[in-house]
Amino acid sequence: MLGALLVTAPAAHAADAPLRDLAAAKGKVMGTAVTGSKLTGTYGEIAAREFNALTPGNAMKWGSVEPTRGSFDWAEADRIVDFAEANGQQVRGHTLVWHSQNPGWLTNGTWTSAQLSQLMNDHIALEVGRYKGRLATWDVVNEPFNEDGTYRQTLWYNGLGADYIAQALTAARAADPAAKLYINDYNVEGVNAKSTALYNLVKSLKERGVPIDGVGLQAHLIVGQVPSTLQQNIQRFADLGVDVAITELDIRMQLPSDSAKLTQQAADYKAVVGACVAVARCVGVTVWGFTDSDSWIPDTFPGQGAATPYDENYAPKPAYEAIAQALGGSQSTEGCTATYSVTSQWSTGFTGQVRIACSGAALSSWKADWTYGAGQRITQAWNATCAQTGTAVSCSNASYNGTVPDGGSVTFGFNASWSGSNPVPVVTLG
Ligand code: 9MR
Repeated sequence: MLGALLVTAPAAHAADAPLRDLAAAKGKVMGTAVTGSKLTGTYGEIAAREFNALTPGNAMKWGSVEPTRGSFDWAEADRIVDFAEANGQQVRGHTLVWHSQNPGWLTNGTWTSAQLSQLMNDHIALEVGRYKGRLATWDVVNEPFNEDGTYRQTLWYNGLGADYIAQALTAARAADPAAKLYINDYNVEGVNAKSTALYNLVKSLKERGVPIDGVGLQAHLIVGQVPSTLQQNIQRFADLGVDVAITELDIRMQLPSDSAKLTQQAADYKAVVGACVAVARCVGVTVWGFTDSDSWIPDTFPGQGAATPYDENYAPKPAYEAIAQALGGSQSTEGCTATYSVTSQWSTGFTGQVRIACSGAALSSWKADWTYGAGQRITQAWNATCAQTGTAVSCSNASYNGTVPDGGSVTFGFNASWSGSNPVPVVTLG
């Protein structure tokens, strides 16, 4: 190490706009699933401030709205719709025709095809009609496929055949012609047998003139396992002439969480939101609960959790920052520093390095910029991509070292020429 040529960059502090503003600037929706009874206090404040769309997590399901045949409970659903309207948010209705969370009287009944058909049509007419003109979108049919791409054997499929899907969409269109009508499923994020079955269904519905406006990719994902074909899959649906939405995003991990897992999770959130941002017909992303205190994961997958962008105490996690970045926000680098040093120097050249270290913070990508004051010129860099224009140098992470975990560091190096003097520049992290 040559001399004490160390400079620590001042931490940039970027107070980003709320996610909903960043999303709106990109023409996208950033939504969250909510529980109606929780929409007060901090939960309500964050839901209103950060999101421009709400999905009732359970409140609009058949079992919630008609627990006893002919007797209805719209209280929670109404509360969510009223809250959304008061806060300038869209509502995504969820969900009309599903195999799960149906009322006992429906699932335990014995119905002829004609009766089932009538029940389904009446339910759609009633619920969609109730909110006509107020909901942007409906998940009309939920989870119609098995993993191998065959139709799931449900009350609806078994009673009405595969055309229950077309029938449901047609009934929904009649009840609210302005609402966007979706089919929604999970494990259809990448190109696979299930998503290809969904693709073929949407293609044939379009060809038949059945009203279908969009495809919902739920995206209940596992840390480190974002499908590599996600964007390609979104694009192939878009190319059919339908919208695509990421409807139920969460990214779970084995508990306890630690900074390495949370950093990977941030990169995963960024990849998913980034894939949607990259495709014009991807209308936006909804997270399935914004706080770990309101997530279905721990109940369903014992030992797993920490799947949402905020922890149980409403502190934003690295995933929050990653979503903001994917929506075009600038990354806060508070808690991370860049240290520039000259490691060896000879008559015409020198070798330098920049070490980026984080403490109490983490980065999911980075850029280190500086200005040379004495004519130095970078000739070669490693573990970063560096470009120099005039005196301005800008280095960004390589594909493999974008994440700097809390308590960790990344170092990149470079060779440069100099003459006269070689003063140390101030590095700005972004
Ligand atoms: O988040 C919902 C949870 O509170 C319910 O207990 C669960 C019952 O199946 O449904 C959850 O939401 C599901 C959504 O409606 C459809 N896709 C899968 C979601 C997670 O199970």
